[in-house]
Amino acid sequence: MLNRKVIKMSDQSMPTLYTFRRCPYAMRARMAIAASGIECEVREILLRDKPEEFLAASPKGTVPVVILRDGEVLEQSLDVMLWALGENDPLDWLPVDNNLRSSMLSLIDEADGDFKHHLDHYKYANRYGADPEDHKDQALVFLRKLEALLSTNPFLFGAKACLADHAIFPFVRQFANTDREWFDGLPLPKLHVWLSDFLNGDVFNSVMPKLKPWTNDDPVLKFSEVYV
Ligand SMILES: N[C@@H](CCC(=O)N[C@@H](CS)C(=O)NCC(=O)O)C(=O)O
Repeated sequence: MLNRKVIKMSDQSMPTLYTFRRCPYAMRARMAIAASGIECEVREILLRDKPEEFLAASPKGTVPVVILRDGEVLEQSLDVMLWALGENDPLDWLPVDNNLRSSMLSLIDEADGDFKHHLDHYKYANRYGADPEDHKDQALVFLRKLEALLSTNPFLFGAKACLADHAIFPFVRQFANTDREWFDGLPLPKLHVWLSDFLNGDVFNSVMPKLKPWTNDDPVLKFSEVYV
């Protein structure tokens, strides 16, 4: 059970989150919303059968998407994290120090850029006509960087898990799951502990229940009711 408060919004409506359980971008958004305690309506979707309401809000068609109460649409997972934690950050995931915040954002950028590129070309090598071994090796450069950070602190930027850990962890999980046995044999001891702590932790597990895909005659499903 996550230790958090649910914020009561001043009006009746609440933000709407479109999500897909297995998407790592959606996972990071759900973890930040869970940490913030913001209440919102949850709509689980299928990527192969996207509801028209979702596409009307965000024609680019990727999850996560959050529609705020004033109608603003957040279409990037990092924006969802920063919005949620900007509203309420009881677990102190966002650093107050600007330099630290920039370092975190730049590591997340590397994860979303180079690392994700090599992860996709390793995991879906056939789809890209790529050499999986080559991309696996290149992805390891980033993982070694994480290992070095984790050798000085238990988490990427200190003694506590923060924005960067939660933003990056779902992609390391995806990389690890591509060939778990090989991954488990890698000499990255700190990274193994870090990953396993997240996999077994409350924050991640609270946002992983299986939900039925949303249809527009469903009653409102509240975040705090499904992700506990
Ligand atoms: N840059 C976006 C990427 C989101 C993304 O690519 N999500 C994938 C699922 S993991 C998606 O929705 N793909 C659309 C599709 O497969 O149709 C973000 O950070 O939110």
